[in-house]
Amino acid sequence: MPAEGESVATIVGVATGTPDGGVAIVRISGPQAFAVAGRVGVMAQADRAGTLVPARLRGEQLLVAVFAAPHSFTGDDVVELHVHAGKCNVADIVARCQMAGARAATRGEFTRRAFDNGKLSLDEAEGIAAIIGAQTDRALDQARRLAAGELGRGVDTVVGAIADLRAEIEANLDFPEDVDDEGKTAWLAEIDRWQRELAGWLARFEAGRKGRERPRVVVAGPTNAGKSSLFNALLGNDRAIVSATPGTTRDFVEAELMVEGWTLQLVDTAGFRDGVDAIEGEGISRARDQLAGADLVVWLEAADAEDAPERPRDDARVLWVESKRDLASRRGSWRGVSVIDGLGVDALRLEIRARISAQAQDGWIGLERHRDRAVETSAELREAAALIGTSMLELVAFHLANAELRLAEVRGRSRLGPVGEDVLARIFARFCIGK
Ligand SMILES: Nc1nc2c(ncn2[C@@H]2O[C@H](COP(=O)(O)OP(=O)(O)OP(=O)(O)O)[C@@H](O)[C@H]2O)c(=O)[nH]1
Ligand SMILES: [Mg+2]
Repeated sequence: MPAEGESVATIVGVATGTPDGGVAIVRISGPQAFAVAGRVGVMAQADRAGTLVPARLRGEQLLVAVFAAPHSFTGDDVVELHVHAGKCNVADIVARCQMAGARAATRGEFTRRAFDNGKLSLDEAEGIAAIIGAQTDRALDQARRLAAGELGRGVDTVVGAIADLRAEIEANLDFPEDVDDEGKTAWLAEIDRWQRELAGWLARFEAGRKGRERPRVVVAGPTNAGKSSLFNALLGNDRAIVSATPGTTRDFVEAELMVEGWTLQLVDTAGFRDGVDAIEGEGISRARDQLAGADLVVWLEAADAEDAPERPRDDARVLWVESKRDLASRRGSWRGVSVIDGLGVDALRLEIRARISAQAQDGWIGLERHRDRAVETSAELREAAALIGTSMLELVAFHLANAELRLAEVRGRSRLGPVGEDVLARIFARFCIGK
């Protein structure tokens, strides 16, 4: 934020994300926003905050939205020009705004203003970036929760509790010998409580990270089990080659599978068997890699075949399925399917979705940066706890203060002020221009 007296630039940028829409929004933000709009010929009335008013700009009809500071996204005076989309038209209007005194906004600069003006915390800004970048429904859900401050509220609670504890300990600094064992035990219990809270977040980080990616569901099993047939049946089209010759699938085949609003990546792999040539061997090795990276494995064996010599470890990631149930039934406890009469295919699709969504619910919405701060906070708390038994209460308070500062960085601001410019610059540079 510029120092007092220093002038804040008025910036202009295209706020709409898709170039193929019918309307584009040119956003002007800063102390001169109304003046700039006036100079390009659009009357912006400060008393019409938040309302859309019809206007004209060199004959073109447009709508103008006016937000007077601090009641705008950025916290500055903001004028939004809703104009006909079209590269040349939009570029021309932006250029006019620049000639009228606005400067072109840099990446994420509008959101950065919002942060500087205290309209948003850093984690909420990261949530907005994540909403824009979300490629799956689950990623979008997490991003929305982040942008709405869910993580931030949890962080505030812990930061506040650590601050209170530190204040209490600092009040005893002059007379450490007055602190009895009972008092120390209570302090330890308090630290332990927040340690466990942080540990809970961290334990669910990986599930959250995976949840933001498109889940990979890998169909695997011995050759000729009917994997490619099942893959096609789940998709509803003949994407993969099916044949009675064992070893048909070599390269793995991927396709998008939509189930009830969820998009999954379905993968068909080469069947496992011994004594194969180099090419099939390579296919099998790739199938193993796919198994290792799977969020869910559909392990398939045919009802008319012996048990596979090698199977994945039985855990929550594996769904055991027997194919060719129209011919026989050998493994009664497994889910059965047949692609000949379609038996069990719809139910399997729903089961896949249920398993994947159950995994996703365990996820923590925190991003890598938030995880790192939580890890550092936890380390500081550990130091503080280890020192409570000693008479060095200053050191305990010191580590608690560090813990507080580390965790507050998630929000982008601690009691000492905003986090470092390098951190802020890195985060806002990830936004697109106009955001
Ligand atoms: N009766 C019956 N035959 C099936 C069924 N599913 C697959 N098959 C047949 O089993 C043979 C092998 O099917 P694929 O889908 O190619 O088997 P795969 O597991 O992909 O085989 P590889 O790619 O060689 O490992 C084909 O002749 C299919 O028609 C089923 O549900 N019932
Ligand atoms: Mg196959």
